[in-house]
Amino acid sequence: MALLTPEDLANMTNALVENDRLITELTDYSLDGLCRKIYGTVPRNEKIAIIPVTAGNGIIGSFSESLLFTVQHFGMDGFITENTDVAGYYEAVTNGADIILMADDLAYIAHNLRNGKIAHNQICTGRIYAEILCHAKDYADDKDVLVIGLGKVGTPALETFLNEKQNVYVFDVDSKRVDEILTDYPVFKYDPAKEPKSFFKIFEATPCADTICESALKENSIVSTPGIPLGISDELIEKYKVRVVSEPLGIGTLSMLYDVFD
Ligand code: NAI
Ligand code: PYL
Ligand code: MG
Repeated sequence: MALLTPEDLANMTNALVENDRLITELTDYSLDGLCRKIYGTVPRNEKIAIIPVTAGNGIIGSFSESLLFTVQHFGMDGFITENTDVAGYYEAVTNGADIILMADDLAYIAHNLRNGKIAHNQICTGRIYAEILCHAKDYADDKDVLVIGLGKVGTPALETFLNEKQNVYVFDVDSKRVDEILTDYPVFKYDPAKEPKSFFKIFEATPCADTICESALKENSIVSTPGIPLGISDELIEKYKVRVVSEPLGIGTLSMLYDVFD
């Protein structure tokens, strides 16, 4: 999995606040209001422990602090354990944690110790970024959506779009992956060379820049993308007045928490 860097997280607090405002403008739901709606859950003063994990490539600078900012920004009770790994887990539980947040290089999870619910960052990230597009009030009647990147985040997003009765067009540089998806899901292959098509709603989840081509854009398109780096150039954003929902960690984290709330 592509790992975050401290540089990716440097502007995370501003990005979370700015994207919450944009999400509210686009959908008439605040980010946590949208999470409440899609999951049907609410926070009930759960104590949330964030456990730094040294496995693999180790601790990422400001990763735990970014999670704590997210938890506290949305009015929840959180703490980062002083210990890491297993000692941190023991510290979390003996200090009354209701929910655990922790990540190694393969999985970032939220685990509710009270109701047993567990959430995975890639699934919850794909879901929330897709739901933002599904709730875009300006394009409620336009069911076409383009999904670029059919991996561990893009596939849950695609499933979300289908559940929300969208017409899903898919693209990935891995043609075998595209064929798998076309076999498994009722979606359309996006092939701009053969059949150019532009979209008001574009989802992107790839580890590459500039994956969104000009021919896919309309004036005032919305791009909802967890992908890092950003998949659309500043030039195209300006030329087509594109609204971009993009943030490195907090949006996906809030989605995970609402997935494990009661
Ligand atoms: P993945 O590796 O499972 O999937 C990425 C997919 O993108 C692959 O199918 C790959 O073939 C495709 N791809 C690569 N380059 C492409 C290109 N130029 N054009 C079209 N498709 C291309 O990765 P995963 O786990 O789905 O993550 C995707 C991105 O989302 C990564 O950058 C990751 O860091 C980021 N991410 C961001 C989060 C956030 O909260 N902002 C949360 C989780 C992941
Ligand atoms: C959850 C992020 C989103 C994109 N890539 C994922 C990533 O970077 N995962 C690794 C997270 C490791 C955290 C480290 C720590 O600081 O506790 N083990
Ligand atoms: Mg995010």
